[in-house]
Amino acid sequence: MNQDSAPSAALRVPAGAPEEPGVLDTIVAVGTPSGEGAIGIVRLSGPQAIDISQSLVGASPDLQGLTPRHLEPVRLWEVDGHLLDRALATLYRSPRSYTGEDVVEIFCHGSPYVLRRTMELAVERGARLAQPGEFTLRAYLNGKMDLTQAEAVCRLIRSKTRAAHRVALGQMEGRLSRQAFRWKEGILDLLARAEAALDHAEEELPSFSWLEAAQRCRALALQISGTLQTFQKARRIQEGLRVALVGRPNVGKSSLFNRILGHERAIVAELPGTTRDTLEELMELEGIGIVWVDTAGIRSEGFGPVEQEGIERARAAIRRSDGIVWVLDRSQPLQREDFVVRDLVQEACREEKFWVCALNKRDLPERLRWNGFRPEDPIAVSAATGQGMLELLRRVSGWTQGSDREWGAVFLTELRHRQALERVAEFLEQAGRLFAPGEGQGELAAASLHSALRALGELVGETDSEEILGAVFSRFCIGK
Ligand SMILES: Nc1nc2c(ncn2[C@@H]2O[C@H](COP(=O)(O)OP(=O)(O)OP(=O)(O)O)[C@@H](O)[C@H]2O)c(=O)[nH]1
Ligand SMILES: [Mg+2]
Repeated sequence: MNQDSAPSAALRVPAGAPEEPGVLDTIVAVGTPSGEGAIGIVRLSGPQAIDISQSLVGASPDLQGLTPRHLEPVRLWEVDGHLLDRALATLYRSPRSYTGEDVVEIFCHGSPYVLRRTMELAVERGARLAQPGEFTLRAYLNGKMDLTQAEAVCRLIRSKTRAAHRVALGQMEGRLSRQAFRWKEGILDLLARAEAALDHAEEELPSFSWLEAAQRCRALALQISGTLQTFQKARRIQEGLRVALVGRPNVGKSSLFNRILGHERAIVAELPGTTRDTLEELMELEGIGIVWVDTAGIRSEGFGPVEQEGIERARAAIRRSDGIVWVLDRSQPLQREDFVVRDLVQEACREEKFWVCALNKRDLPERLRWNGFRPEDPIAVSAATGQGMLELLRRVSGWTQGSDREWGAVFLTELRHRQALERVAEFLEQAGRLFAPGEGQGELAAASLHSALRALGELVGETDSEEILGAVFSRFCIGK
């Protein structure tokens, strides 16, 4: 809605919305992916959503008279009276809609032209193109969801695997919000009792003990620290675990990579040093996303600058990976370079990294000699015939496997969550130290609890910081 032409006094201000002019606009966007499709949905939200839609469909049907949440056949008309499309429309009345405002969804044929024209016509009649995430921003401002739930909507849309979906859905259903609420209750209760004790310092309230208060602060801080640990795991679940295939040149890393993915993604050649750049591809394995990384063969001499760069990238890929498949050629005796790789893998795997050794080319006669060194439980495979591949994948998935139950726990999916909760935990620990008997710092401890509550409020979005909201909603796609 254009502010100049709108008598704003006549418009309904959504409950809880800041009194910025922009929030009174009626916004429009295509809610389906760009390109051709069977259906394309144009969404309007705001005080003029129904009136603007009426002007698109002509006099009939009378949209104001429609039953909300029912599909109604409509025709969309061009300015010159030509038919643009036959479509279906649904209207949702405030506050019973996604955004909490009046919303109209028009289901057109999924033609890029029809969708563009419908949007243009809506804009000509007073709508404004929506910003990324603006529908969800309005839902948040209208109290339909808190900030962690709004973030989860974005994660859900992006989820590519069962685990990522489970985590996002749980958060959208309010799992983290409910946990935050319980922490808040705990802190509030403690604060109320501490403040009562401070107000009646002379009377020695029997129900309150400073020692117990200190212990409860620490217990809460400990619980929050436990939840803080979930951030890394959530990252792995959402982005996929990185598993790098590493080894000396020509052992068959790219061949294994292709065999795992089921298509010829990487170039394979007899020439050592074929792979230069690292290649990555996401694949779902037992519900978890795995980003397989093919790397350049590692050798110690006799290579040019491009291969050198490839080797550097391979080393970086090893450092960044969560797991490693170390590939050896079973049809050849061990070579000096295999030991170079072994040292790299062993060094990298000191930090909680998973690794497995794959002995490739098992279709050829075995000529591998261990020379006193033998990795644990190697798996003989053949990229050429596919033998042993299932076992290799089983080994990797056995390590990555989480269960549906595990994914149903509370996770911190955003860096923002972690930062807010780190502060909550710090303030609680501070309060715990100050509450300790003999400290006589009850007032300061109570102040720390107030700070903890504020940080917790930020987590669920009890904030009017434009910086935080901007950062959260700019990551959305347009139309959501
Ligand atoms: N017989 C047989 N040959 C294989 C197998 N796996 C790979 N090869 C062959 O080994 C050669 C090297 O394979 P690549 O997959 O390019 O090896 P790489 O480890 O990626 O090599 P670089 O990229 O140079 O580090 C090619 O000629 C492949 O056809 C296998 O399981 N059996
Ligand atoms: Mg290769």
